[in-house]
Amino acid sequence: ARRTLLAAAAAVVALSAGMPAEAQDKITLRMSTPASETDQRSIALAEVFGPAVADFAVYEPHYNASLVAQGSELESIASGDLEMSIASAQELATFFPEFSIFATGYVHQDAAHQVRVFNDPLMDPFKKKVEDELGVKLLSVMYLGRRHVNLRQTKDELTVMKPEDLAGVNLRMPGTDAWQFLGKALGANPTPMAFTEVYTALQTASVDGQDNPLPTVVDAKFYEVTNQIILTSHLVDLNYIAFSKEVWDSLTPEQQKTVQDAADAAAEAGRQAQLKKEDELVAFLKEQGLEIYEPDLEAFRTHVQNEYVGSKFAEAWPEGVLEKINALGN
Ligand code: KDO
Repeated sequence: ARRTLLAAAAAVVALSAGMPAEAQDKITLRMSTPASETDQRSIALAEVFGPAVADFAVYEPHYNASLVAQGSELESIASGDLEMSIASAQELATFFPEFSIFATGYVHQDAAHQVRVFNDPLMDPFKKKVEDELGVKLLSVMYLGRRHVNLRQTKDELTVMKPEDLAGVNLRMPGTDAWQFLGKALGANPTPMAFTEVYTALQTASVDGQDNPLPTVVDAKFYEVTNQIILTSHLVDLNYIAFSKEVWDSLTPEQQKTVQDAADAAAEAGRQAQLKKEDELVAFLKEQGLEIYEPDLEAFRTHVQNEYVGSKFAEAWPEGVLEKINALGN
């Protein structure tokens, strides 16, 4: 009888809210990201993922780290306060150091390589550990793009051809160990900072520069407060679509398949959109007055790779995985 009463009460609430009673039964999928609403990954999730799961779930995105601070999303999913995020390998490496292999400079070669690596059996133990120990499912891999070094200084003030040229340059990197190590491996002096603070830090000169792919430089308007981009391509960057295992387990097999297919379709749409932007934006950025040039890539690659060899990061990589990743390359 109690249940009937509750059901009746719920129906009244639903009616009074002007919503069909069945809408109240849908699960809510809160997604938090530091990315903006106009980031290609955000757009793909909102336009492709959301509608695809709409029969049984309400996709509720929160942008600009407005719900959860950058770097705390996985913890929030684990504790049931969030259902989804766009997680980086660097964030995962704070829980599982072996994930730093996917966050290492000059390992992934391009977007297609990322997809081959993510779908290869080599990923299975990584995915399983995150599921078992954190309660997070990694559904699909999203493409953020090739990260380049973007500085306030003009090329006349500072021309960067080799890692040595970045000595003493105060480079903002996201705030985890794996990111800081990459900044150091590039030859710079890395400073941790949340993404949402970078524009102001560049504007007020509290940092000399930041690193991100061209679409992010444009989306976050970093080009307004910087003068040059050195095309280091030091990290072909990815994010995983992270999903609560608890929610996943509550879904029917059919719904699970819908969620999985929706995540894959969103990742693919976002990847194509981001690749197109990367191609187009060099011209746009030059029009904005930025100097964009290629450094000695071999010097950067060698320096970065040498920094990782024998590092505490490389020690955490399971045997043979780097070779497998390389074998999936071009
Ligand atoms: C950043 O903080 O520089 C970064 O690019 C790191 C990525 O892993 C990703 O989280 C991204 O920010 C945000 O989604 C904002 O675009």
